[in-house]
Amino acid sequence: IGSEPIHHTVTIGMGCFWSPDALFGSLPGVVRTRAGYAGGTIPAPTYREMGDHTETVQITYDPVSITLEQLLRLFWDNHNPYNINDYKGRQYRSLLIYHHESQLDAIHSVLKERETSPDTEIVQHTQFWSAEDRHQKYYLHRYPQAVVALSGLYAAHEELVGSTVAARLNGLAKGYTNLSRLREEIGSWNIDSGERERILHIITQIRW
Ligand code: MHO
Repeated sequence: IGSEPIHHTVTIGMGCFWSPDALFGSLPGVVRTRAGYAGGTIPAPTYREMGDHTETVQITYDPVSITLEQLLRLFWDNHNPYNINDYKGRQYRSLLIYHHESQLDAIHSVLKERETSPDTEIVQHTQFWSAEDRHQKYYLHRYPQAVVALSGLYAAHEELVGSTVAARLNGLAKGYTNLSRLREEIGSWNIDSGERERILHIITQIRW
C-alpha cells in the first residue's frame, strides 16, 4: 500500500542517440532516459573517442504502465536492425542491452514476431557511460527558454536531465508527442497543483 513503483531498465542502440532519446522519452510509463555509450570495452568513452562503444539510450520504465514488449516493438520498428549502415564501426550498431535475465522472455517473444531475425547484438548490461550534456535531451536545446524555466524546478542540472518532464518535453520538441497528450498525462501525475501549473506553462513554450 502506497509503496514506491518498481522501475526496470533497458539500454538500446539504434543509430544516433538523439532520436531514440526523444522517441522513448515521449512515452507514458518511461520514467527517464539518458544518452550514453555502452557495449564496448574502452574506459571513459566520449563522443569524439568512443572506441568500440555504441551510441545508446538507457531507458528506465515502470513495467506496470509500459511493457518491455511495447518498448522492444518500437525499438525494432524504428531503425534498420540489419546493419547495412555500419560505416562507422560499432558507433551506430543495433544493440540491445538487458539489465536482468527476467527480461529475456520478453525479448525472445518479440523476436519471434518478426519475419526476419534482426542482426541486433543482444548482451547483458555491464557498464554505461553517460554522454556529454550537449547530447542529453538534444532536441530540447532548441528551446533555451524552456530549459531556463525548467531549471527553476530542479536543484541540479543532472536532476533536470534525468527528469520525466525533460524526457517528455524533448519528445515534444522532436514531434513525438503533442500538447494535448502531454497535458492529459501531466494532469494525472501525483504532484501539487503549483508544480503542475508551472510544468504546463513551460510546455506551452515548445512548438514545432
Ligand atoms: N552528426 C550526425 C549524427 C549525430 S549523432 C549524435 C547527425 O547530425 O545526424 O551520432
